[in-house]
Amino acid sequence: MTDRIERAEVIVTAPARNFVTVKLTTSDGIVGWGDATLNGRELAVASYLSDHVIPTLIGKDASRIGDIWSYLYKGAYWRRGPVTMTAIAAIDVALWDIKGKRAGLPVHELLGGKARDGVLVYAHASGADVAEMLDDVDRLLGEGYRAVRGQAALVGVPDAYGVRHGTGVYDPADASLPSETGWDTAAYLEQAPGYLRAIRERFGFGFHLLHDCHHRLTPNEAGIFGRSVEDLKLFWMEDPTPAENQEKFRLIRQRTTTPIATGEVLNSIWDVQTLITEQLIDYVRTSVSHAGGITHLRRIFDLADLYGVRSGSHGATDLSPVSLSAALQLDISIPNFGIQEYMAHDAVTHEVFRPGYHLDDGYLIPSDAPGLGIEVDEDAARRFPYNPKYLPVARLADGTLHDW
Ligand code: EZ4
Ligand code: CO
Repeated sequence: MTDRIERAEVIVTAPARNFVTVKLTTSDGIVGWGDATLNGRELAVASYLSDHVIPTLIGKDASRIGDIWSYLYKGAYWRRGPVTMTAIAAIDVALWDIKGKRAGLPVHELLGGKARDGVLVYAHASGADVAEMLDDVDRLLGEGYRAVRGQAALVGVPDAYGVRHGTGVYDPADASLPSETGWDTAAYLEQAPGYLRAIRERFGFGFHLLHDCHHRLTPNEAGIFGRSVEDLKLFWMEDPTPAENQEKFRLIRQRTTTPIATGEVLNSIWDVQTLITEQLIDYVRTSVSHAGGITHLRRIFDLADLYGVRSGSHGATDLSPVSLSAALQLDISIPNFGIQEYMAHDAVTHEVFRPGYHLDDGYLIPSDAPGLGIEVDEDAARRFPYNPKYLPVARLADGTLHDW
């Protein structure tokens, strides 16, 4: 008998931070979960799902994942974009969860099985000054991480990207209206290579060192930055320049051999087509929850594999444990896996989301339970009402709004 989508619900909850979660229930009573969180724009996706997607899904055959994907993508007429692709992703991931539970297999078995034993992850080190950042690197290496991202505050630049406030989990979406932060590219180019160098000088080269430029540079500035850190052998420099115009990366490639990663704000294969086919990047960082789910991200990674580009999925705390569970299923099974970003979620987040993955010696090990291997406590979710939070903006000293 065909298993049909009988119920579809959107759960908005804020255990430590906001998350939008999709719950699909089939006529056989199988439940599938998907992450629909779009940081700072949560309710747009919740409405897209509740008002425009869910009414069209009820009664559809839950096993036909590819057909439902096409129905939601082609059938909307309006294509791509973060809201649409996050909504489609949540449905797609929930359907994979259902397919796995029906088969009694973890999703990675449906994707061809494990291509590796564990998923290499990188953690975030940051500091209000260089000494504090070095202590953070020390702590993470002590916890067994094999790859660490280094970001430190910039002297003279208020609240530059990437630095944790206090001791909690880093979360840039920190205010009920966007906070105003500063930016100064000259100060960055002066100071950032120096603090990354301090990491290598103290801890050596026995681990991977990453850095996020967070869209702040022009292509030429990115070339200057990349060249100035070549001897530090970064695993990658992330988002050196905004990527709406993919051709901008050609200049960076000509200027430096420092590997390049980009894609966390991109959401379709078309957004990374030139970057991949012209080999302008080394790692594609689109995520399972912002780029159309397992079905679409797998196509992106397959295209990337043809051109020697590896995966490096976004995994900040705004990607929920549902999203991370799905990412790990893909990471463990693809041939061209690179690395997975991992910022451990707040303990409060785990009161609602109970994932089956665990960290072992710098690797995340996905759950072997059927489906994605995640449980969601809906009673707990109700205890944490939505709490509007925005990402900051960045301005130059003269007030010009800069890329954040
Ligand atoms: O700014 O996830 O690599 N990670 C990042 C994150 C992003 C946030 C945006 O929602 O760049 O800190
Ligand atoms: Co980033």
